[in-house]
Amino acid sequence: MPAKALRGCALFFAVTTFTACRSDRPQTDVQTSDQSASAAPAAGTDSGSSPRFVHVVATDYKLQIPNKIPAGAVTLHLMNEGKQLHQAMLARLEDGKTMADLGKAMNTEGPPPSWMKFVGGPNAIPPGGTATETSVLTPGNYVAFCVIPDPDGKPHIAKGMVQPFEVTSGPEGTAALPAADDTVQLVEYSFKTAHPIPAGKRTILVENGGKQGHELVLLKLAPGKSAKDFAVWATTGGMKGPPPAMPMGGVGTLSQNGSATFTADLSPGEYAFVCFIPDAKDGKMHVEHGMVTQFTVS
Ligand SMILES: [Cu+2]
Repeated sequence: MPAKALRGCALFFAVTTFTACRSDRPQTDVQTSDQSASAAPAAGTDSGSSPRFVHVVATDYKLQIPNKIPAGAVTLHLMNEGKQLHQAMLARLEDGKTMADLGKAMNTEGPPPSWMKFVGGPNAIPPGGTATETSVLTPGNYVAFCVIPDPDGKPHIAKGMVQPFEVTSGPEGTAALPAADDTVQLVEYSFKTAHPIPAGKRTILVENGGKQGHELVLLKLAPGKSAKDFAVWATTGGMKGPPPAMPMGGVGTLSQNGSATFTADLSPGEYAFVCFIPDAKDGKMHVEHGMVTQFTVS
């Protein structure tokens, strides 16, 4: 497969029209009467010791997320009610930056701005799918967004799939990620695991020990297919025919030293971890730099 075949999908910050993200765009179409996350800890656990639970709904092409979430560990449960693959990546806009600044930044090619700190979020799931991910959020301005390309090649963020929200200080919740069964380290350009991941419901800690931002997409591979087959299908292949793999969530882009957990219910089979983030130096997706690991769950 020629390397350039995948380059066209490195659209993360190469989007030339990003009007959907202007701050004057009305946001009311996705608001409901209760848009604040519950301050109560998740039911059935010690008060204050478990992450807050927040529902996020993806449709074609909107993300619904509460517009205020109290700081601390937050478990995001993403439900895909659309007809396309979706994710809900999270980024903190630092230095007082807003959606308007993000819109301007998106009109320029190149790596994401330094004031954009990527803190994970539930990664790609198919229509009807769900994904669960936990990040620790500090107070500030955030966006949730989806950069998965549509069959027409445009990333969903360019179709309006970006939603601002605020992380507020207090009431105090836990600031600890859930205990994990396994740990995966992200580096340039690989996924490092200490031991094989067994079947069952697993909570996996993902840590970015690299210098660049990285994501973890969990794929369950169809028989005889590879993660690269999926990459081609999702990009230059225009998503035609049966997908060579089923995305099962994971963790959206983490900036350097970032960490988050996700849960996955793994039945025996062939899986892959893969990172599709464009490289800071050459713009090629990290999968093209070898950032893909295939493994067997038994
Ligand atoms: Cu990467």
